[in-house]
Amino acid sequence: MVGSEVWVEDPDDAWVDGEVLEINGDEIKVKRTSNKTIVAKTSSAHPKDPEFSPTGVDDMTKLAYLHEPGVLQNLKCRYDVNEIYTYTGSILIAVNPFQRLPHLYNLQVMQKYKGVALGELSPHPFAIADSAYRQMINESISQAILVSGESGAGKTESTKMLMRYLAYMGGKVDNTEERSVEQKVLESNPVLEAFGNAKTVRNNNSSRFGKFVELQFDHRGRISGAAIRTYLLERSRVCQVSDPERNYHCFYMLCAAPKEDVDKYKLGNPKSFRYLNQSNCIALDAINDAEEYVATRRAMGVVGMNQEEQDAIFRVVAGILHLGNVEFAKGKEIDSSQPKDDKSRSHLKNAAELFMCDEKALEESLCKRVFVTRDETITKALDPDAAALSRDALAKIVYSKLFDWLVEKINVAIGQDSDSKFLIGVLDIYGFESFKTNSFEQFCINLTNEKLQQHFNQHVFKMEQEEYEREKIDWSYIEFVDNQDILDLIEKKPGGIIALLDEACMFPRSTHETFAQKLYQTFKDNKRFSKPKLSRTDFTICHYAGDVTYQTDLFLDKNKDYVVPEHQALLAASKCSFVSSLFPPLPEESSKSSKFSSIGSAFKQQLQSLLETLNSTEPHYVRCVKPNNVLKPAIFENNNVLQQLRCGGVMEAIRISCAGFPSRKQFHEFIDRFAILAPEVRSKSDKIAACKKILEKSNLGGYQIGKTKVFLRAGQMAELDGQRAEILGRSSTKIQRKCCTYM
Ligand code: AOV
Ligand code: MG
Repeated sequence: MVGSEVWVEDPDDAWVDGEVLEINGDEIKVKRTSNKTIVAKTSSAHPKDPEFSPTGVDDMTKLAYLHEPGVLQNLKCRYDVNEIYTYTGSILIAVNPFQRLPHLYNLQVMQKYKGVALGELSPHPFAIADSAYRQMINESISQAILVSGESGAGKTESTKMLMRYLAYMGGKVDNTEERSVEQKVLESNPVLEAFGNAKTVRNNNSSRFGKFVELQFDHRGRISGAAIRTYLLERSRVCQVSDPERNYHCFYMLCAAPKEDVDKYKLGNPKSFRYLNQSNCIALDAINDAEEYVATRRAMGVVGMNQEEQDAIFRVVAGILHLGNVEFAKGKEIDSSQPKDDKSRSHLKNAAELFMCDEKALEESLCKRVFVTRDETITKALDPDAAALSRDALAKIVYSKLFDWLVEKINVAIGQDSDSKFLIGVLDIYGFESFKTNSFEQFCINLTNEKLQQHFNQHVFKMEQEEYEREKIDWSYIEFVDNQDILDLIEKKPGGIIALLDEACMFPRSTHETFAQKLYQTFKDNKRFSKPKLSRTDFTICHYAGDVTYQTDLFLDKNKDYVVPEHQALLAASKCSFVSSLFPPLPEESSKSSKFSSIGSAFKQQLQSLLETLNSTEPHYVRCVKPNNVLKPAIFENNNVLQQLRCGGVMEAIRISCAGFPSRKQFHEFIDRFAILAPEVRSKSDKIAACKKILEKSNLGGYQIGKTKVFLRAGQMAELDGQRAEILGRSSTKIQRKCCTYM
């Protein structure tokens, strides 16, 4: 209507508002507040809420008009006043403030949220954690909190907040010397971050692994144990860092350690190590590596690592740095190699000393390969390039074993409670990734996101629909995208991409070219798969969150979880029991060099078991949003945020929760609570009639009565509660009337 306020689409800002000047068929002319007029498609225009409060609403389902621009405007104006949290029903949306807001997270705030129903106080991760904790106690069901969002969106920070709150609720009040389980759980964070986080272009403290922390509780609701599971640490970073990123934090911390430690490990300026100086970024703003070193060692102590173990761990870290500085030149024989010069020799010597292994054996394991055929053993020299690859492979395998050891050690120190009645799991895992070039890591990360998206879909959508069906209520189905077809494409056995990749890895003659050809042949008619026109070896998957093109070049290599037998033998013989324990003897058959174990398949299995755990819990969701790519406060980029809300399924969830019936109550519960609105129903034995009467008298419409429950539209519960409170003579709660326009 001419004169009304509307939102129209805009290429730069996603949505802009203004007053309608003219409507000409499918075109609409709109005057912006800046007096500029723009013309847009009528079909894309949405009404703007004339009574929208400048500070927004704390739950999207309370919006008068629930459409994309409304959702975006609400998040933005809340963000402008540092209200970074907003609900969508029971989902928490967290927009990264990129500034410390300590008043939001102190002890008083935790106390305030304790035992208070979700939605009564302002949206907060503590409220989500409290709701999970109370459901666990009251209903004896295990819970899970799934935190998702793209890199730098705030997953890890939110996860730490959730864990702190759960530790506060489930902590023991004893004053014994022994560190409590919850203290150890909390202190595991800085240890894992030191060894598993790094600065990337997207986040100065990016987690390069996924994490599921399972807190176990006893029958009194006290934390009695915990298990940390980690997923797919990025190994390539150990020897390959692109500017302006950094390697794992622990390397820089160690170089900044007190002098006696630096001397002990023969370290010095981080710029002198190739694994660090490939990037120009060495120091980080606002991070003091020397202080972090001290803090990390303290935390390692809390999680049960003694001085001797800590010393061995840092010796290995230093050994890796020295190893990285060993360069190779041509050796005396054809196609052989040897350390390039005295400098390389001295680093090799240092590495051998730090790993406590034989120097000569270390050199041989880098420069030679032993091949076992049926009748003889052949030693073959490696050329300088191959020796350098061998060196990097050694660095990567040692680091990844070290990381696994840390996780295992922490789990042992915290202790598992096998009698635990229920658990609360908190999942902090990489979000959907789509870069200019995408490799095997992105492939695995995006598989994770497809699985979690399906879980989310199933929970939010399927459960909802199934309940409506069970209750035989009139419900026009809302379509939602099921991504089972993408999961089949990737992980079906046999015939999925992972299965084909494993096959390729087992054939000695396969290359990424033959692998790509096989994919093109197999999936030529698959709607979710395509071959980019100008490429010979790339493939594109049409993911739920958009198309991603993967470069197959390193897929085969990266899928092989393979320890070079020479490296295995070398380190297994280390005089340092810590180092040798990282390389226990392999079972006979798997030590044969032809045998490979697949990282892709192992990861798929890990995900499967994670999903099984999640399926046995009541899930809660925190969706983190990164408001800008410059990592600065007070900048809110509409298009960027919108894309994330779409990828995370937030838009779909809002749509369903608004279109459906977010509040429901069993007949007897409903009558108990609201009979006061129609006292005559107390004498009625017909429950359905009683519920109908109450609803009639309350003047509501649009609700549904199922077989066992009353289903209310968004906002109606609040209205009924308000009427009840009025009659009870209490001050009436604020009633939020709402109407929904479907997106
Ligand atoms: P991520 O876990 O989602 O990224 P983080 O949790 O590491 O992201 O957050 C990135 C940075 O944003 C942090 O280092 C903080 O500086 C800032 N930040 C996030 N949340 C808050 C908050 N609630 N209050 C203050 N600052 C915050 V990655 O691990 O890269 O996917 O792999
Ligand atoms: Mg993180």
